[in-house]
Amino acid sequence: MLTKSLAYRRPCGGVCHRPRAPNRLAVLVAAMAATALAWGFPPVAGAQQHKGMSGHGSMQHEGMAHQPMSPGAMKHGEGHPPEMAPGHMEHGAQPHGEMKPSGMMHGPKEHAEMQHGSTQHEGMAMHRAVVWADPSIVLSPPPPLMGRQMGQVVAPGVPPLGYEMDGDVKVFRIVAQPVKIFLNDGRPKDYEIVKSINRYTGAMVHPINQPVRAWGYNGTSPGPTIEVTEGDRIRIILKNELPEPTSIHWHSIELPNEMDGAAGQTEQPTMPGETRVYEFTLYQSGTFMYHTGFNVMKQDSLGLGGILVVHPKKPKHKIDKDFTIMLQAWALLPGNENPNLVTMDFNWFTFNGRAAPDIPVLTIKQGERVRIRIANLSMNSHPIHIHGYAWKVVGTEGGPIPEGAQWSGTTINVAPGTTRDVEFVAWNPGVWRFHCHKLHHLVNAHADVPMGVMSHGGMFTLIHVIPKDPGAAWKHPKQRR
Ligand SMILES: [Cu+2]
Repeated sequence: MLTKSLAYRRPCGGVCHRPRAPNRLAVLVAAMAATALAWGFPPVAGAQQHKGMSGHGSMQHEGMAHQPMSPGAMKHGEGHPPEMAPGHMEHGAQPHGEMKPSGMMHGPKEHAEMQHGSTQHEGMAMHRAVVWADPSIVLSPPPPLMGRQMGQVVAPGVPPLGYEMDGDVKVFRIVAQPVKIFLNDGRPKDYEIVKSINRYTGAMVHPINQPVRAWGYNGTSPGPTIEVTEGDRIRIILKNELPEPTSIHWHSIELPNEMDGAAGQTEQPTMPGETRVYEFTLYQSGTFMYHTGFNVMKQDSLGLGGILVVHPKKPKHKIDKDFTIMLQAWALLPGNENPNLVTMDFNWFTFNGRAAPDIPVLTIKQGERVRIRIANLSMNSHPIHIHGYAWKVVGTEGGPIPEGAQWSGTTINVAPGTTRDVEFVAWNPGVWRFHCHKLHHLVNAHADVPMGVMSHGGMFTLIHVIPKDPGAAWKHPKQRR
């Protein structure tokens, strides 16, 4: 309680220490000492130095908050050189002086246009997200999403995150911001593929346009997909433009304790307007997540998470289509855009921030080897089911599963906080359902869709396997002739 309340009150609130023993008195004394330092004493060189960088963590941060800018500090308007060192950075010497004028010039609506107009960024997901916030907080346009990137995975509806190189380090920029997302756009979906292949030719209708006042990264929730290779050293520059402190936890990554993003235990929370730099080397491969590490129940539920894919240095085999799906759940009272954060009665269920019928179809060519990486940031498990195929479960959030231990299935239960990778060869052409098998999770707002073919909502989409020869007779791989 002590550390939490201090952390909220002031950016330098004395939670920088990591108590070694769970001794309350020691914690209190250390907290008081750190608080005293923060209020008047010069910063002490941090115990942790990172590869010759200018210092790290709370001590550096405390110094900046109350004293002239030190070399590692950065003003808001100075741009973001890739050489920024790990640790906290202050927004500017007088953040509010800087914010007020433009805050008065542009209301939230103008901000949205400014940031999401054609000149700023035409990123994949921008058309559906607008920024909302307290008008006193000026939000930056998200950093470029379409820069240098690997581009091997496909995250339907979610943009990839571009990076720059600083020597051997891949530098990513993440801005935590309030975002308005739309789970459905309220228009009927006339799936062309259904017309050409299936017997049913009607539109899939969901009459509700469901906006959500969420929190996201770089204008979207889930945040952009980060894609790197095993052995890479990465630097992530987090800027907090939320109205409360935050941090990023690197979910399932084996890294130094001070990079874990467990704000309150391993680092100071990053205050509104501040920047925090994470840097570590990836020794694993697989499907991981990044999500908030502060006030987690609220911030995760508001959407602060994304997928981190680490490709192996030497892949065992080529994957032709490599999809990522983030599972989230929202509790939205009728007519309400603000998620109810204190209930387990979720009624909207999304793949990559969208509910059916607005979840993009996964398109595959017959014969391609497919991997689907499913990550669960919600509070319930989701048994994700496929029609027409049995897949192999090839990976978890712990990394690849050895071949002899992989198991077959058509439904994979993805528990909260886990990821599951499934693989199959797309021998079976057609339009196949891909959905959560908890039936409540198939409908939006618990029922307001008519009965009938494909009249689903929630966690539901289609896998379209384009036939090599549309005239060919159906044949099972085991079939002799
Ligand atoms: Cu489910």
